[in-house]
Amino acid sequence: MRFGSLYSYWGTEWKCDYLKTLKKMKEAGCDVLEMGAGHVLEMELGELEAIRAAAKEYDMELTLNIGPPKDKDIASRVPEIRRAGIDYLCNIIHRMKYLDAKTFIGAMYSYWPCDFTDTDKPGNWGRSVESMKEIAKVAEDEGVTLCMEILNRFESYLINDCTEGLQYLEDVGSDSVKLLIDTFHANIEEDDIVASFYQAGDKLGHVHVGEANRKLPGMGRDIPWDRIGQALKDIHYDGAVVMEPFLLTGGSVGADVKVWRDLSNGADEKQMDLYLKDAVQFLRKKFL
Ligand SMILES: [Mn+2]
Repeated sequence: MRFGSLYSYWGTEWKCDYLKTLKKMKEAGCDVLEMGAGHVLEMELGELEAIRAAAKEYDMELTLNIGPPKDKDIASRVPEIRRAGIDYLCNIIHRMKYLDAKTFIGAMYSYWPCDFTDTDKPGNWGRSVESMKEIAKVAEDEGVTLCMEILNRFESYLINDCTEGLQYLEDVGSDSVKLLIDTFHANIEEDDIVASFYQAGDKLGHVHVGEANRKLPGMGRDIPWDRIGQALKDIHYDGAVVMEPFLLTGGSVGADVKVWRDLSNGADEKQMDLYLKDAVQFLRKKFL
């Protein structure tokens, strides 16, 4: 297992100086940096190659995280929007080779943040599955694994628990499509967070970790870290374990993730660095 964090940890906007962030994550003890997948389409190939070179120098893995915009929803009942979504995701997949990235994760079966204006679950599910079949073929060709993130009911209506996630995988029917369990979402939706890891088994392709309030692992008391670590060992999980800490209020991140108070205890950048370092050590101790 390799450990890391989402790029947005220090900021409140969905943007990033990736070279600087790679260095800071390495210094904190991370071996994975999760990037914003949309950024990959906005950067020149030279920029992508510079990030790949820096990651290689630091011996770090890059993973990509997406919450597609509503006008690129592959489940939409509007054919043009579905097509735009399929093309958008496939373009990202084609660019991943410039980063040596193999794992693409998120709510790519729908869009995020969801506004719940169209919750025709059977209809949108079927359209999403048909679109994903096409995207999965491209992922297979490029050697990329797509991990469907199971989201809680306040953020999506399509895949809310592991049972639904497994059904979606079965309907798509591609080995390149797997699941992502996030402890924050699972804590809201599952009867038993630990059991959901066993249920996913070899279909688990990525893990997000955070406390029930999205603080860094180790800052809270309710997530059963020891038993999650044992479950990951028992199912022979050897992928990335990525933190998605959201401690800071303000900006687009605060608004999208709904952080309406400071959860950092007034931390400055140096203190934020220390929190991250402690959390990586905590995860290694619990999971390895
Ligand atoms: Mn997540």
